[in-house]
Amino acid sequence: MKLRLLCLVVCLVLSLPFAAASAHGDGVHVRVAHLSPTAPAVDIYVNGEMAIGALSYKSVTDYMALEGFEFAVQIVPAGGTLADAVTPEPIMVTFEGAGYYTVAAVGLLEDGTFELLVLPHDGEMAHDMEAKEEGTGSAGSIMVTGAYARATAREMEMGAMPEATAEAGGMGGMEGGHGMSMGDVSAAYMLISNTGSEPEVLVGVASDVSDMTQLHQTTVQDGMARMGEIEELEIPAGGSVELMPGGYHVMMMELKHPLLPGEYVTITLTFASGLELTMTVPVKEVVMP
Ligand SMILES: [Cu+2]
Repeated sequence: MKLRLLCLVVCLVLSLPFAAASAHGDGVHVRVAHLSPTAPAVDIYVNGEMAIGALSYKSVTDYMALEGFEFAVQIVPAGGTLADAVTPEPIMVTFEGAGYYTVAAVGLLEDGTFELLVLPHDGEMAHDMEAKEEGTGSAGSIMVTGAYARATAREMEMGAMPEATAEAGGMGGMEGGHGMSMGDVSAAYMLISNTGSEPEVLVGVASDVSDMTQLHQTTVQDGMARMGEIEELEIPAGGSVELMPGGYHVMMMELKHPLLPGEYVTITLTFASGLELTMTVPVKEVVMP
């Protein structure tokens, strides 16, 4: 997954060394979004020079072309000097390759939830195939990146069994599972971000390959991984929630057929606000760390 997550005590982000921006050139294209409600307007310095002035909450810049892949970023309350930067050292931000990125500052400085998210391949700008490959999608203020579904156990035999997590079904010492064989269930994971100023509550999940689909949470108690259905999952305003192995996941049960690496499935998320997001998600073989 190309997603880079930098947990920082700061407020905003970057850009510059603009290559006199050819609109469709290669290289890194970045837009910056200030989504941290209590952070002040900020000036952003890149490689020691001011790149963006007075970016305020809820503001998003246009895409800017950058030269290079690694940048030293300093964030200064608007009108200040580098001596006022919110971190003593520049923040190094690295892009893994050419493409379109949205850099979003989310969370709050006060309670330590502030994070800097580098989200590759924004849905509206990315080439269709790239978006498909990345498992991205957006609707309203919801943006999903890095979505993928787990290939079913049948494709994971060959010594992969000890690596299976509870979501793979009946493995890893799980108690109280679904009572299904491993080929019947799979899980999907993704990062869900909310760029809006109101929370969004995920209340429904569905897929085109499973007759029963639920939102699940895996927890570990006394060394045993257990999972159960949860009714809803709040994506905070200006925040994000990651669905990942061992945590929240979209549980796909009663699979219509085994999921093979390289295939795609369609997953739909429904929010309490009425927002609905349908996206194409690649199937990947999941190797646990
Ligand atoms: Cu589950």
